[in-house]
Amino acid sequence: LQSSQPQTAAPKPSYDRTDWQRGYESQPNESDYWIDNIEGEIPAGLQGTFFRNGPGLLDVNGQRIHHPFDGDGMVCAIALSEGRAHFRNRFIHTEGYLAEQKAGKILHRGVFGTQKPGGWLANIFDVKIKNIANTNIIYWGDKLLALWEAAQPYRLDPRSLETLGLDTLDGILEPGEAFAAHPRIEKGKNGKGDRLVNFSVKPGLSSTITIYELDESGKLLQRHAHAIPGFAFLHDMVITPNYCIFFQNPVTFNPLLFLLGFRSASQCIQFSPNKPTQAILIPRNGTDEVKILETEPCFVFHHCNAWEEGGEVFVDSVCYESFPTVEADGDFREIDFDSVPAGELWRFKLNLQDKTVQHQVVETRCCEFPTLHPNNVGQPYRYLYIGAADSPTGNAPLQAILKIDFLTGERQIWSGAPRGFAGEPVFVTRPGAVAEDDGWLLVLMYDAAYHRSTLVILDARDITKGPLARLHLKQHIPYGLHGSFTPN
Ligand code: 3ON
Ligand code: FE
Repeated sequence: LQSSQPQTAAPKPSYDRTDWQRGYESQPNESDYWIDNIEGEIPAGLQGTFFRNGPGLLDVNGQRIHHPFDGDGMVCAIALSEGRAHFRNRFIHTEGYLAEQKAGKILHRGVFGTQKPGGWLANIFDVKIKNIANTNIIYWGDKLLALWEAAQPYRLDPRSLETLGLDTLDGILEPGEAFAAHPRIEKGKNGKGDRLVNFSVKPGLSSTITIYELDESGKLLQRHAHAIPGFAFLHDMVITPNYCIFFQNPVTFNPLLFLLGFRSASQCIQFSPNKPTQAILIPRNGTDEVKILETEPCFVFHHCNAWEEGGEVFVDSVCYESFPTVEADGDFREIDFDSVPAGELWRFKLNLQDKTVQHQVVETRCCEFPTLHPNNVGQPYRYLYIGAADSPTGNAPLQAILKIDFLTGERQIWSGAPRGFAGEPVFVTRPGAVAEDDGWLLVLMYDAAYHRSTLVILDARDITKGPLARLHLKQHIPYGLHGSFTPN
């Protein structure tokens, strides 16, 4: 592997570790208020609700959750209307959350290392999966859905965020059938409506990927399942007009220590640096043959976008040199950033005729959580927005937003360093916009200076000029995962 991952850390960190760590304190309180601490002005055309999901609890009654990906889902909703902003956050009342809050202790093992107290004997042969609904939140087909990739979605009331229960999408999902946390929305053209494309994975010695395509009302348009060789750990997917594309990371899964109660499922995943990464292309018509192409070993959680051009398929992804083993001991807050690989942006060119893949490293600055204009999903695109480290080299927490112009190669950066920490940017189109970057980026940031979170609104055309508005919350929201914006 020709390593392009810089091994040298920045000479002087752009942040203080204690600051960063405090963004991982639990937020057990649910609130509901008008945001009155606003710097700048909320743009007049920005009307709708920003929803964001993520772990709200990093402990259960003082018992530590081993990894943030194991934390119970808590949804934030910031409603923007006529220059005013209303904040609300609520926990998703999953079965596991309710039971653990009632018991005052951890009752379930987590996929990312959380164990029931009492050592391996307390955990042996417990393979139950706790649906924590913590990864994404989307409004589709008149339903607000909290997603977690290994289980069914939870439906919430979009106004009160009250949990309405597990949802089968009106019978599309069998009870217990998963619905991944990374749907892609294809914008309808020529009078056609938008489509939501999502998947589920049943991992095993051979894994099954099921594809779902839903129309705007939530009705099922397509559903097809495909067996692919080997254990699959697939967090994300990208689409083009003809394909759903997955990157099968080169990993092996040996669940013995999981079954015996010593390790969680993710701790039994081993990165195999000598195996290729496989690009799996599933034709969206559900009938043509699945194509599998091989490329460099790397680990991908998130893809940015994919498109077809001149008979080739392009995929932009955030790549890691390997899958960092989730340690069994210790505290994730004590992570040595220099010893784990940073995400970089890679562009893959897939030639379906010769079955070859070429790639190019597009950006080496540590980055994660990519997004783009919704109209360009599955299409060629010019602008990418992504969370990034403040420093151009080394692995570090996300503190900045990076905008990349693929046409000119120009980069723009806006950083919240030293005391601000960034989450995923969400792009919102300005009503009446023509240019691809004519819109806003909404980013929920953690501000260590006040131990609170702030919704930052950037003008996507020029992020370097700094936020148009900063909406300061009264409390902090732990670092989260994904979100979306629903216009009024
Ligand atoms: O046993 C199998 C293995 C496995 C890992 C099967 C399985 C389906 C149960 C499974 C489960 C996977 C799950 C539930 C994955 C969930 C992932 C998740 C909640 C989040 C992933 C986040 C990824 C990234 C890159 C986050 C980055 C965060 C930051 C930069 C910090 O702000
Ligand atoms: Fe994700």
